[in-house]
Amino acid sequence: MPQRGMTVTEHIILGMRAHPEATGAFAQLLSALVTAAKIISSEVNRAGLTDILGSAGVINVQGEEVQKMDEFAEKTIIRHLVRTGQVCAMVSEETADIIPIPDRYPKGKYILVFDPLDGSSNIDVNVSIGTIFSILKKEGPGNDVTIQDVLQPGRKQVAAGYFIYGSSTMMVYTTGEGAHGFTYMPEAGEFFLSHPDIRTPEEGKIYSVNEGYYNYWEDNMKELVDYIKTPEPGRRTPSDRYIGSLVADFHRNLFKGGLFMYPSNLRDPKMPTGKLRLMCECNPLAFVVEQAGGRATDGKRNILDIEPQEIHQRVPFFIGSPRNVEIVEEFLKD
Ligand code: AHM
Ligand code: MG
Repeated sequence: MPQRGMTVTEHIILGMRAHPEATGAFAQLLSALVTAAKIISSEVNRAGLTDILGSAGVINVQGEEVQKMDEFAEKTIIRHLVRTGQVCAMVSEETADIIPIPDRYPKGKYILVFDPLDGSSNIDVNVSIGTIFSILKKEGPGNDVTIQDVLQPGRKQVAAGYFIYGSSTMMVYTTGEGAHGFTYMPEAGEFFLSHPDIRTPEEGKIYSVNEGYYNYWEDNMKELVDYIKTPEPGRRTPSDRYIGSLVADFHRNLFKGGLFMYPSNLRDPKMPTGKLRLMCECNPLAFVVEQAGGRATDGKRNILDIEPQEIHQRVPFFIGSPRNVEIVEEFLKD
């Protein structure tokens, strides 16, 4: 039984014991990810003190400015993961193509898909940011990876989660046996189980959306948000909470209950299908929320059932408490 206060390493080992066929490969991969996150966390906490702040002056594959901390986080994760010999490829939000494993390292059966530093445009203003990860298993024989090996629906993730660098650093992850939260104690250099078996509320009063785009939305999206905001007898007055950092908005709503939305912005040519990326951002959070009793949809399909067409595909994203997501589906079904 997982016990509050146990370290994340103990938790991973406990999970392994429940699966006698486990070789330890997955545990090794996850530990490397935890190590990378500790380094990123310490760097994020010192960001204001070093000249690492600010833009690296490069535009990434999505046409956005890459921050220096994004690069640092990406490199740190790649460096620690390739060494394990347990991954056969990686996909990062900041890199256009599949990241191959250099020949000098052995290759394993896992594929790591990640957003190194989500919400990074908020670094300069001390807002919580995070690292999002999704772990897939290569299905075909051999260790050479093609794009088809990577384009798996979220339902096939073997694990997923995120690290949030906030007032404390936390890790929330799932392997399909509940969602569990760990809080980092820098003095001990360890994550301790603080939130075992997270359950998201059935319904919440928080809604999180960038309403600045209201005039770009489809009519049914406008009607949905108007409905959420309209006071009705018997319904709780809603609270609008939007940080603009997905991990932070998601994390708050996971515990307090509610709904996060990033819809398609039909009239904005830059993001007609929304901004968030299916594989790096939406799938991992959808897996976590489902394990916590919540749901995620693009308005018509369960996020976890979408067959990705490209690694950086963007989708409309609605995620949160099950009752709140049902309302989204009622409005957006046509
Ligand atoms: P990023 O991964 O480049 O940081 O972009 C994703 C971020 C999310 O964290 C957040 O939900 C969203 O962008 C905010 O976008 P907007 O400013 O359009 O509301
Ligand atoms: Mg992101």
